[in-house]
Amino acid sequence: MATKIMFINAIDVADKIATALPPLGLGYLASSLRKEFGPNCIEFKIVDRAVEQEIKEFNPDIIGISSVSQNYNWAIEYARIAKKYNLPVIVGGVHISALPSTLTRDMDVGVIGEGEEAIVDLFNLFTKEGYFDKKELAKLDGVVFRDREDKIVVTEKGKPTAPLDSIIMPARDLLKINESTYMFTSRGCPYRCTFCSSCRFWGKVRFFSAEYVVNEVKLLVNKYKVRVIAFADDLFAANKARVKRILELLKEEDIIGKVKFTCNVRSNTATNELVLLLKKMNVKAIGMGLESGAPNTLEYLKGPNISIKDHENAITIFRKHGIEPYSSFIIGSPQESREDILQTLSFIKENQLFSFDLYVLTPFPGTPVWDYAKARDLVNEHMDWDILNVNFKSNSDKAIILSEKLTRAEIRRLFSQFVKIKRKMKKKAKTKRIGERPVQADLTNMLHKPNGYYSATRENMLKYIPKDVKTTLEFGCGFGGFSAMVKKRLGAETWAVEIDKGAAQEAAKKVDKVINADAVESLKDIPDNYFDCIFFLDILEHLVDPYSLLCAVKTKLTKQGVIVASIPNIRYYRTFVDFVLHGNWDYLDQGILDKTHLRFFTYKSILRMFESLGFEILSIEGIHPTSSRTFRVLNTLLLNTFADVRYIHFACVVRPKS
Ligand code: B12
Ligand code: SF4
Repeated sequence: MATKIMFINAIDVADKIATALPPLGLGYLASSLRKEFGPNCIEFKIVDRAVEQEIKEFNPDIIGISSVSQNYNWAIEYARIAKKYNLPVIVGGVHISALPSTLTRDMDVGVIGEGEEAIVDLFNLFTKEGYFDKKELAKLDGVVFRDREDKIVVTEKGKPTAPLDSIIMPARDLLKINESTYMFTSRGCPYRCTFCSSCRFWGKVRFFSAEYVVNEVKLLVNKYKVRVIAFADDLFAANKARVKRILELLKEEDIIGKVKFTCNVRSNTATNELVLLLKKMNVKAIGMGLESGAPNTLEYLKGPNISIKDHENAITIFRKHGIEPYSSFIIGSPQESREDILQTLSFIKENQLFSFDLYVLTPFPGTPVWDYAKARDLVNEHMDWDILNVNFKSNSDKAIILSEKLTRAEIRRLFSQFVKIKRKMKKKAKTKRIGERPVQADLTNMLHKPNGYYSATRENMLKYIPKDVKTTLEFGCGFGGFSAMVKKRLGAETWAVEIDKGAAQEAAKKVDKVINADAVESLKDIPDNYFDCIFFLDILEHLVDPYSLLCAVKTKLTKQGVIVASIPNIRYYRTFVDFVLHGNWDYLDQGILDKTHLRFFTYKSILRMFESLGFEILSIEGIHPTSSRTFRVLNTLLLNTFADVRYIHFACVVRPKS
């Protein structure tokens, strides 16, 4: 019978980004175990919530917990729950690696550093004895446990795995992989910024070979239909020759253009040559930890070999080549003055970053900043780990203030000045983008698109397409699922327009003709008087000017040709209640308040739009009604005057008036 391992990712499940990205570290552990013991010897389950319930249902033999410092309270709690069921507990990740002494009595063993080899050793040990024999544990490298006298024992740190290609790609079949995801092409960083725990965790810098990297990209694109890949390495471009080779292989494998990339770069390494390579790879955005616009603070945080000039040059070069530069900044270093912080603010205002994140200096275990805080009794090994939460907005009362020059209140006030600038930048970037590329969603939004966003087939819209259509045209076809269905079920010749190159290539496998361009550009390549039906399925709301496009496509229709559209309803019950009763207008990754919507429609405004453009409305009906009983009761009491509020979308069929 297979042994059952349950891995627990100790994260804040309310954090959208943390849950949108799969825990690759645990995926690497699973693939390492599979390589050693075969595919069927172990049954895995990876969870991040409802832990007790999951334990009862899965009935595991071993528990493994992964945690960063700010989530360590959860790791402690999960270990306690596991011990209620007498389960052996292994803990790993950056926190226990930096502070092995925080191993609790509910945790049998902690793994220090990389886990691929350690988990195999521990599994072997456990299956041999049925428990973790302390004498045997003492023989392993890089583990922490309590001996019989309850004393913490830390064994010698193991050597970092080398070459990295010997590591098997993470077991993504156990994880949820979205169309935007991340992967690693290296481990470690050659620099030693004072606040950074990552470079200290990984030790020596090591690279996966270009061949390994491109194979993983290929797997993500072909098997998991991934569209955006973030290289989450600390410094993806640390080895230029390898970047060149990756580019060559991506070209050979015909992957360029099918997937967008983002990566991290240190500003002093951003040369024209490197940026051109990244651009050719289809890198659309880059992250830089610029950290400060004040020379003294910059030197304290990142050392002497980087300057504000490097930052400015890097931003200019990336902008010049059309790659969006993002950055993070840190305020609140011990000797940083109010003027220094304002200098960073001016730096942000004067340079053309696309966006930035701001943090208040946090002492991560294992870093010089931790040692500084410890020497001042601001942290210790028994502290409440929630305090290390780096989200200053929600943690400003508890966050550790390391500044010797500014009070908590002053830092709070300065922080809010950055927040205002960030909001303005966001607004500006959006307006500019609207002018530049009308229908393209921005990369940061794409990074959070849920699975299936580009591959939805919308079968429920098929009934609105006239049965006798011979030629159809779809705007914004994504992967082409709907047009492919029309072709299969109604036998029509299908054309489609899709702005995204990768999606267009995928659609071209199923649709007769796909034009890879934005809607307006595509018109010149589309024949007049040719289509019996043109459809816009949840597309018009993404356009700056849906009116002109609707007018322009009239000439593309045959005499009896119709337009079929599905359009989200901004007055939909849940959106309406949230807005009117709770005052919320929160943009989301999908749905009616999708961040990439530029226009909002109601039943009446849809009618007005088509009528004012000279269309005859053949039918309009609500689809996707709410199932809320409260709504039904209210609407009945209000004599059905809120009928339109019931629907998420309206499906319309219209035809130009003769
Ligand atoms: C990708 C990433 C993210 C992703 C996480 C995606 C995900 N679902 O896992 C996102 C963007 C969500 C994220 C958010 C945050 N991150 Co982050 N993140 C990283 C990054 C760049 C890589 C992490 C990673 O996947 N590594 C690759 C895998 C292979 O490594 P690993 O997970 O550590 O696992 C290995 C070992 O640790 C060990 N191991 C891990 N778990 C276990 C369990 C067992 C049982 C065993 C045996 C072994 C084991 O074996 C694994 C294989 O070798 C690191 C920096 C870095 N380069 O490592 C920072 C890093 C981990 N993040 C950090 C921080 C601070 C955060 C945030 C708190 C910051 C924020 N801005 O909000 C949040 C918290 C999120 C959370 N986990 O709750 C810090 C942590 C510092 C600390 N001491 O706590 C790091 C180290 C960066 C830094 N500033 O130095 N992060
Ligand atoms: S460059 Fe980035 S990864 Fe490297 S030490 Fe500095 S902060 Fe850490």
